[in-house]
Amino acid sequence: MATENKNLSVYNKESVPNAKALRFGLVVAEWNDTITEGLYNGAKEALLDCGALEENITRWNVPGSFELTYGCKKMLATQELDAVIAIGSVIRGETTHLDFVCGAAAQGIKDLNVLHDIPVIFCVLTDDTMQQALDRSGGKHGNKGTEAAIAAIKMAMLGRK
Ligand code: DLZ
Repeated sequence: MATENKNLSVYNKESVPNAKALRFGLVVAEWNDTITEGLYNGAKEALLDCGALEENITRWNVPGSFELTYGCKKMLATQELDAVIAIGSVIRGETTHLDFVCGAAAQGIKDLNVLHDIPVIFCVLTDDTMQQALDRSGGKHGNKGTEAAIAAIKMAMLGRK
């Protein structure tokens, strides 16, 4: 597997724009909250580390990853932001829910990026097991929340051009 034994979340701060003037929205799914809290913490830490101000980071919760699209849409409509990060974790069970929930979240967030001028970053883990999710939300493979934060900063700067 491509990510085996690799931490993909190490970033070079010098290559990331300063985020001091940027405003971020983080929409967090409560389903699999052990994982989504890890992703949220990773994202917030990276934003602060890159210069973002605590008061410029807004967090909203939604019940599950399926609701991320609506949460992000509402946030875009009501808040002054430069980027939004949609945070979720879908873990494969005995049914095909993973495909539907992931598909809806990915499609919905893609649609928001087409329809709105503010970038929405996809930070939804789609794993077969809880261990895989733990490994990618602050475990041995790093934290996808960190990667999402760096993407959000870069896309916010692009949006300001
Ligand atoms: C229903 C459901 C299931 C089975 N699994 C997950 C999951 O692994 N991750 C997740 O974020 N949400 C899950 N949900 C909840 C749906 O996202 C949604 O909240 C409900 O279907 C209500 O619309």
